[in-house]
Amino acid sequence: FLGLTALSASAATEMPPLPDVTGDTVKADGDFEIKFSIGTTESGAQYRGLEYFEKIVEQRSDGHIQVALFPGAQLGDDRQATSALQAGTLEMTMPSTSPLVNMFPKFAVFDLPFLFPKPEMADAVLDGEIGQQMLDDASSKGLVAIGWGENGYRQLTNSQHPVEKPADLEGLKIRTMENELHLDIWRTLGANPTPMSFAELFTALEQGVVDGQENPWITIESSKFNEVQDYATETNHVYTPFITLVSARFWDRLPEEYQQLLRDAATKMGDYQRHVSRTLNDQIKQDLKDSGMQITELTPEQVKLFQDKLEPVYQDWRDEIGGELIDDIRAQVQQAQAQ
Ligand code: KDG
Repeated sequence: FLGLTALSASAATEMPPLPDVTGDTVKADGDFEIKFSIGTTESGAQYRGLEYFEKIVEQRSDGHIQVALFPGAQLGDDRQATSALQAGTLEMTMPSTSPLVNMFPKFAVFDLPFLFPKPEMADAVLDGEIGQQMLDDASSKGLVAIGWGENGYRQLTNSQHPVEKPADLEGLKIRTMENELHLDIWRTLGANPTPMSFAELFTALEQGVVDGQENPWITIESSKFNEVQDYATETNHVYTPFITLVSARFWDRLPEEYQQLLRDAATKMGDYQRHVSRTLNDQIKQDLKDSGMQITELTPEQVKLFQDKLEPVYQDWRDEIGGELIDDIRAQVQQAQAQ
């Protein structure tokens, strides 16, 4: 028993230390409580970011704002948590942009396959004018959007066999996020996709309702998907952002000084979370290999087979998303690549 405990403790991912809090104490009237809910678990990079947010907000408000963290979809999946913000029964959440495309259609641009060849290119877009415009647009419908974070590059896992080329996907039942463009991606590749919330995913994989799913390495490990999925392919097919949302009902009750504090803390959380996610990515891929997962790393030629097959998706979604936005982002990416 003791041996087993030691083993699982040593296998746990070592998180980078939380940075010190900088900035002055913010003085304003009133005491506030923030319940902050996410779908991923306590051992993920997203949660580590939330811990930093909590530390900043509690220290700089001198304890007048208390933050309570609820990981693992305890208070609902991404869409349920977002509705709770609108209803004013939950203060904060940080969903992937993908399940919110039904509310904010332009978010679908981030679901386009192979849009960002490098994470820094996603940063440039999200931290630039386009990202700010999207935060402004999403600050409506009972929500206030105050920052971006990183979910990251998505990798395919499945329980059946190694996947090296699109033809290997034939007939595989793949869970996708609740998002039409993701369904289109997997149909175009020849798989049989089913949309489902993240909260239902582990059980669906365990019971064989679906054969596979796709998420960043850190989520695959922190949600223990490797315990029910023997095969993985490093596809990097989509880069998913997280968006930090606050309930407008709560926001409107906050003094301006505290609103500014939350904005600062959300920006710092996003930067730190990107750092954690990027620092741990390769190490976690190795941990998954060590745990017995068979990971296929694709050659550039193999990646191109997936890219070529998915090129029509850009045409299919052009009108829906807006050609100008897609062209703007692709131009920024090309410019960054040339540098
Ligand atoms: O907290 C975020 C998660 O709920 C979810 O967005 C993770 O990428 C995800 C997925 O596959 O649903």
